[in-house]
Amino acid sequence: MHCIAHKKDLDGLGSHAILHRYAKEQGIEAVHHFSDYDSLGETIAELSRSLTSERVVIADLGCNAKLHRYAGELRRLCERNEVVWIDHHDWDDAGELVKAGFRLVLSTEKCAAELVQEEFMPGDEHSRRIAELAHAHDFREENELAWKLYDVISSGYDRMRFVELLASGVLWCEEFERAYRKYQEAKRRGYEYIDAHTMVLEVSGYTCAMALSEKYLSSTLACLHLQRLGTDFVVVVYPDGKLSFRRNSERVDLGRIARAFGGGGRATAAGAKLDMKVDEENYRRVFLDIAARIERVLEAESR
Ligand SMILES: [Mn+2]
Repeated sequence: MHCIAHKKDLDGLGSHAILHRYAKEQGIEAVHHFSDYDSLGETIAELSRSLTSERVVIADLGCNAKLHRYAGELRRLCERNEVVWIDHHDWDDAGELVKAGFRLVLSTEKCAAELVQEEFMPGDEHSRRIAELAHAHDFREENELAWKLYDVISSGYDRMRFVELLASGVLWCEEFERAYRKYQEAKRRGYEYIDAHTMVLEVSGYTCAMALSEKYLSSTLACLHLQRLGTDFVVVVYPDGKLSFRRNSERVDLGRIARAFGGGGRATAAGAKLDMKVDEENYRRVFLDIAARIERVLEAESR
């Protein structure tokens, strides 16, 4: 069976781990594809060329606007294989793609790992534990172990090894502890860097904190750090031009803003990518450009 799930958070890797555990129990081989919104279309295209009569599970990845380019490949993959798509994101942009021929398990109340667990490992206590931790992280709840595991993932720990260890019944071990400890120092430096590269701006009557982040700090951590300033919303900008939007105020629809930048997401969390590099030299100017573009979106909306 082929598992395609998100590559950099506990929900994605937790989904992989539960599927890995399922495959082991069934005595079948699991091939893992660690994907994200940027690469999902490519992964689908590649598998549509090589797979027949396989089981394919896609988890923790929404069907977004970008995938329309791969509609033919998705249809071919579904025609030749049994495809189940398990997700909890926004499917508003999916349009005709939902008719590609996969079985869809969708709920916004639960995280993907919970849905995967209910679907594949309903009676397994360890899978339920993994799903519970993924839920705590995805819904930003307090849970020490969940956030520590997320730090292990963010530290650059080998994904396949992480999935195998989790699948084998481990939730914490010496190796995780070492990766976690090492990452605390990196995180501290990452936060310091953000603090030194933050601008608070007023955009159409909203307050917005923007910061340049080093690439090793995940957008979840960078945004959470910036959100502590209490502005209506925040934008984290990465050196490769990647933008992450999060909000403190429910009045701002971030999905709409992100779409104006060619990206997507939900009202509460969204992302996009600028077609340029951002560095120490140009970041202030880039921030002002971003603010001006957001202003145009918000003003068009209020008109
Ligand atoms: Mn998720």
